[in-house]
Amino acid sequence: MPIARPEPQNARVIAHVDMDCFYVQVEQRKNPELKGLPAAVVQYNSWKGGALIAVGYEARRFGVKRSMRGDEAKMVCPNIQLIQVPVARGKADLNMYRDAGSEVVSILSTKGRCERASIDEVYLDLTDAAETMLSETPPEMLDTINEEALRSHVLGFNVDGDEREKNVKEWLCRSEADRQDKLLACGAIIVAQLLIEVLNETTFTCSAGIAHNKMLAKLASPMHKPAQQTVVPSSSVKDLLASLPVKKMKQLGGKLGSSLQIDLGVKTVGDLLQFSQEKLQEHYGINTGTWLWNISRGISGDAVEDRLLPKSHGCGKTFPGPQALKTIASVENWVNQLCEELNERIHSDLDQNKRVAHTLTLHARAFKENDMEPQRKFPSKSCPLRYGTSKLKEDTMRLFDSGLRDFLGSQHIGWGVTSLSITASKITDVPQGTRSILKFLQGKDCSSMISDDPNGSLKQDLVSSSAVCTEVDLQRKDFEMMNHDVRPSDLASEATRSDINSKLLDETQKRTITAIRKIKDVGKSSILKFFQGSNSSFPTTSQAGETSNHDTASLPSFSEKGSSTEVSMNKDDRHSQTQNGYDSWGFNVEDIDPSVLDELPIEIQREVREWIRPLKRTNTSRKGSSIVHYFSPVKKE
Ligand code: TTP
Repeated sequence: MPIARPEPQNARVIAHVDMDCFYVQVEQRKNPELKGLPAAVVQYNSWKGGALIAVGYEARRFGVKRSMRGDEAKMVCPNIQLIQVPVARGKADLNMYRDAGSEVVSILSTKGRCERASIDEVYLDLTDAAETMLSETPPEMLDTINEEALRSHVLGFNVDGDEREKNVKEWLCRSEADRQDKLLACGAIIVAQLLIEVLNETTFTCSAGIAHNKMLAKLASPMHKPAQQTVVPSSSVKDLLASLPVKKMKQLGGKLGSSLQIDLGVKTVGDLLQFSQEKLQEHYGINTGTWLWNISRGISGDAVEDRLLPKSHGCGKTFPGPQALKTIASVENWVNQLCEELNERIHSDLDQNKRVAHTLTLHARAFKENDMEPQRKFPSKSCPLRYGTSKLKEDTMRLFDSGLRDFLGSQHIGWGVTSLSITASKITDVPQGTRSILKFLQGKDCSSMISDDPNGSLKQDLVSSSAVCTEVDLQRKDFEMMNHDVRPSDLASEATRSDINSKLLDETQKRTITAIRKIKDVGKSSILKFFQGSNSSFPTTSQAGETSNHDTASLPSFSEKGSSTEVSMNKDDRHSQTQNGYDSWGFNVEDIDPSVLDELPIEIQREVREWIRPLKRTNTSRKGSSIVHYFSPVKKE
């Protein structure tokens, strides 16, 4: 349900930038011969010429629409160039488009807070930039205003005809305008400049909406496509919303919009104005009622989030008609493909952006043969995300099994799956301590160790350390499978897993202290010497007082089995380690010689100190997870 957020007191300048016929532009840049020709990008499935997923503006002039298939498009536009979307693993590979979107985002984000809303959409908060411009070089003081800004459309300001640019210039430079409009004028000039930069650097054109909030900016950006921008002064908002069908408004496309139409007879957003706030609250609750009251007046306090990267990673595949998957083996086959892709993407996010995903969700659409209840949906299911293709596959299949059981209930009948998708969400930055270690290792020329490590075990370890946090977080919620009803039997293994994890944290903390104590025994200078001198290798303590260097492939602390997530599934392994003596272990924080910490690199010192401090108060596990992995497990020869 939408949440009502009041607008801040001071006027903001928000832009919504949407790239034009995006996939087509990316393909045209790749193959410049296609520039200026009617073109469309089609899905990999070639049935009836493939489904159109993006249509260039030249083709639109012939009446080609996204809802058409390639054959149909050829009928209305015989010269249309149909470009196959790249394919990998039997499905569309969108990486080229994602990367192209990132290029644009990196240019747009130079002027203000930037939120990447989708593969080709961005919100910008340009308030600061507009205020600076207004105080230092207001539009009326500019010698020239860029052409792009002069081509703006200003809602409520009729500027058609030959004098158009002259009139727009007048609007942008009005010295008698109120401060809000002046800020919008500055915003329009700034956005126009950004769009020119995007064009010059990427060859892509975009359209934009410039308003005082996200909602209005988003409504305005598609109004004058392609390659034009639309400004929404406050005085134009009432007219804009008066005729806007409710279903066109973000968050009113579904049930809420239908209820407004059916229950209140509301057709346009403007129709909502006739209802008092109390009346709307009576119908839809305090929050949604207030939100409806606000949006009908163009009020929306949603902030532009500081986010250049996607909120989640998803990949899916549809199986229409006869392609429906009807056996577990065929589902498993596609789950494998999807998991391979998802694994690649979350790893590249980790490598490039140091971000880790915490939740795995499976969505599916399915039908039952001879079903009496055709409306019944296949329930979506989520669980904590574990890195590695095989783990993703295992977990996704468990989610599928659980969903299928719920979907079928007690019926023993045939079924078919018409779409499958998996999403990695709840993405956060790798915890600071872990990042510092990663940075430290890279800085110490150990970076090759990360990429060369044949098992990716170091990376796995870094991920695992944050996965520990995830699992601890989840433990607080009794490790329920989020969103959805899961049978107790499904939860059993999860509960065991979290239980083991919490024990593991205690043990690994202990082992860290052991490691530090042993390092102390070895001699103070050894740590620094080791880090400075020995490239790509780590000491492991075979016996107290001795260290030995192991190459990365055999790093005990980063072995997959030693990682928390894996350990959680390998109770027996843990047990054998316990028998090797880790259990019979006690420590006293005061035993640690502080001078030993002084010998550690500064990043690690800070982390260990942070970790030890809370340890004295409470046995906090979160802080220690990363450093714990750095040292543990200490292997006995
Ligand atoms: P849109 O921004 O919806 O459309 P567009 O950029 O192609 O055209 P416009 O100028 O009207 O904004 O979608 C962005 C890209 O997302 C689009 O180029 C192709 C892809 N896409 C799909 O793959 N499937 C879909 O159903 C839609 C709507 C988009």
